[in-house]
Amino acid sequence: THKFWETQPVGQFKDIGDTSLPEGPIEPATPLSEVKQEPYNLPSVYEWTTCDMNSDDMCSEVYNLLKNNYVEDDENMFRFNYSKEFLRWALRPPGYYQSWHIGVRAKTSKKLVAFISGVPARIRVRDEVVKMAEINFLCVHKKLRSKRLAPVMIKEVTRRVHLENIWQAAYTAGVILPTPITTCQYWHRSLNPKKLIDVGFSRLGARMTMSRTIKLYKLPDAPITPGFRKMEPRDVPAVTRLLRNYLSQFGVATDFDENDVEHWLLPREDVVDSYLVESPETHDVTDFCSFYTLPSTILGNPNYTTLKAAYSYYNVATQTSFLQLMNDALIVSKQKGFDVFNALDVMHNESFLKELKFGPGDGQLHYYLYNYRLKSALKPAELGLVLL
Ligand code: MYA
Ligand code: JJ1
Repeated sequence: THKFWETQPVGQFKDIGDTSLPEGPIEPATPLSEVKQEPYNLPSVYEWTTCDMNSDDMCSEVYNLLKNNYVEDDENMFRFNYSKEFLRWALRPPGYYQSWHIGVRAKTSKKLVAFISGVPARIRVRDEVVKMAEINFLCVHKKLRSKRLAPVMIKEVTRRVHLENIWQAAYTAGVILPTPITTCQYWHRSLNPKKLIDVGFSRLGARMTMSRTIKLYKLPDAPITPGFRKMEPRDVPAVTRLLRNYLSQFGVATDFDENDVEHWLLPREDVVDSYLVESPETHDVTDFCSFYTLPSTILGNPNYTTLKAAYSYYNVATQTSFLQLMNDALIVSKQKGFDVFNALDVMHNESFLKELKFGPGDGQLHYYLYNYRLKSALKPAELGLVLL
């Protein structure tokens, strides 16, 4: 049972398959004057703090909380280690609200012990573009778990989102909650198989030696596709057109405009990489691929501390085969020193995963909407949304 989630406007397990329920908002927007004006109460030893991500000190506090307490794999061998620059990027998109960057401090020590964040986004559900909050980086210090802090934090971020007259949200989690709009599988492409095996990220396959494994995953030194290059500021209009057209086919997808593309997709060192294919004849932008940088701390390994992982972001192929485009993405990520390239089975990713030697991981990612009901779940391939 879910004592908290049962009280929230989300699809409930008991309603799965009930086709009499309409698609759309579960509860209506209310006048802003009816939104609670004061923060929710925390246990008296804690206090709310709004995190100014422009401040180096604040950003470091959030970074350190997450570095030591955020998401781990099921065997606690790896923990996400989002960089400070990444957090700044993820939390300050066009139109962001500082009030949605919410911390909890211990009153006496002033130590930051919990965090949750939202950023505004437009997400299209079927034919409707809905203003939403994307909720991410929910984290409670390891020593303060299971004290029901998370529900208070979720209610507080909900209140602050409502104050901006926004009534829906999207979020992902590794755990099952009421109720996923889809469940995606993580896939992994080894770039540095020796290190991955040494740190326990992957295992030597049956009847495989280390040298055969290294050979299996070898890649060319440079991308193959003529006209493949890094995205530049002048490409924003063409990339926006390409992406909008591509994303229009999915049941739930991001609705990117040029400002969003400029923020989310222009290359930023060690944060996000984007490449495109410019036709050598017409100079049209015909294909696009991108990935973001999210290292994980390797817990308790004497030889290595960090796993460098690239995560597939948004990709569009119109002239180049998806296979060749993503192979070029693997080649450039290998050249940049990544150990592994990760992808979900969203959008058309299924079409390249197996052939490019990705293997399924032991992790899944569940996608959720808050206060928006879908008549039935989507297939991962019907989802055009990647959260960080
Ligand atoms: S997903 C990443 C989440 N973070 C981690 O996994 C990091 C490591 N873990 C932790 O820091 C803690 O275990 C957390 C829970 C903080 C996750 N999403 O305080 P509790 C429910 C939603 O005693 P703790 C991400 O960032 C749980 O089912 N709910 O538990 C997206 C139970 O409720 P119920 C979750 O372990 C976040 C209650 O919390 C999650 O100390 C999206 C227990 O609370 C989870 N990942 O702390 C948030 N995990 O009894 C929702 C547990 O009902 C946003 N729970 O089962 C909703 C939209 C809001 C905006 C709406 C605007 C309109
Ligand atoms: O990274 C993940 N799993 C890895 C490591 C497993 C270590 C032991 N548990 C994995 N490796 C196998 C790779 C192999 C390479 C050659 C081909 C075959 C495969 O499977 C998993 C994803 O699979 N990651 C996690 O579990 C991290 C948490 C995922 C949920 C994230 C929730 C995020 C919330 C954001 O809002």
